[in-house]
Amino acid sequence: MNTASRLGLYSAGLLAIFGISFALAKPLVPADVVARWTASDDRHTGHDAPAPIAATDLMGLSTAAGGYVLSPVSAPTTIATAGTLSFRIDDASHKPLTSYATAHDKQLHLIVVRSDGSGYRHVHPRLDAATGTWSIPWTWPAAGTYRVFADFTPSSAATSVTLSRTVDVVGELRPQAPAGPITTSTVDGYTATLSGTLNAGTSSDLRVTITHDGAAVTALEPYLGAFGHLVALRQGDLAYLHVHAMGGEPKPDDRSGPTIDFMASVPSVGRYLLYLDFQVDGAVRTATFVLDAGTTSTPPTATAPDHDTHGGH
Ligand SMILES: [Cu+2]
Repeated sequence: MNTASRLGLYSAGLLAIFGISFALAKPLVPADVVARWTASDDRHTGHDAPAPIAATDLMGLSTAAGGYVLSPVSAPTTIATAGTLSFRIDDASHKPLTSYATAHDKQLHLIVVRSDGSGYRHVHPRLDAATGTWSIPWTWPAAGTYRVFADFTPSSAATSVTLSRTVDVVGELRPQAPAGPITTSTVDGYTATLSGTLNAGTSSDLRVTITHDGAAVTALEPYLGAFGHLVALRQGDLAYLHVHAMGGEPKPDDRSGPTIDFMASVPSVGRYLLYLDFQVDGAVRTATFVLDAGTTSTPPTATAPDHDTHGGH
């Protein structure tokens, strides 16, 4: 797919997201601001364009949106206890939602992460179509407050919905919030290196390169309809951001690597936690990154010429 049509698809996706977000944001955002977001059509080329992505501030931060409600989450309450995590989605008529559309190969994507960004898991629970209950075997590895995100598309809706809830797990808490940006992540001998910068209010190109023992990995396998699945969360509130993999959907036998390209949009300056699921030899692994988003005028990595004048020389 050429760049123009990729961007076209991306724009369509953004507009769909805005469709939901406007409904949520209306009471909070002045109408003229909404109009400016809607009118903005130069977000991919104009570096000084207004921040249309601000509307996604609210993604995944609510138990209810668009008439859909995430039920309380049932799960073990203590660490190292094997059990089941389960929940339900209710629709606008207060009945369990039992009919879902497939998106990225699954009817529902469950993301679970602790409040400090640790313990990330992206899994796919099983639906009991008779009751609308989703469930998956579950054990908590560490104590703390976790956010549980359900990302799904009702069969009667055109766009996905992301709802979340917090779950408390009893035990001694040892916070592990990252102290700085992290652009290299090694798991099972696979090293993922992230390049690119995040800028608030514009779409940012990100590239991940995968190596194994120093050699480029060229046998990346499709996973969830792409060669990599990237989730970005804003540190502090864990707002859930859409990240789009570049390129069309691969066929099952297609292979790729060592690079995976993404387009990410963040609504504000600050620190973001990124989680990349990728598949090699049938095994899915998760690489974790931390990036600080600046603005296009003051990139977070820039060093000011007068850097030392603040040191009291
Ligand atoms: Cu998923």
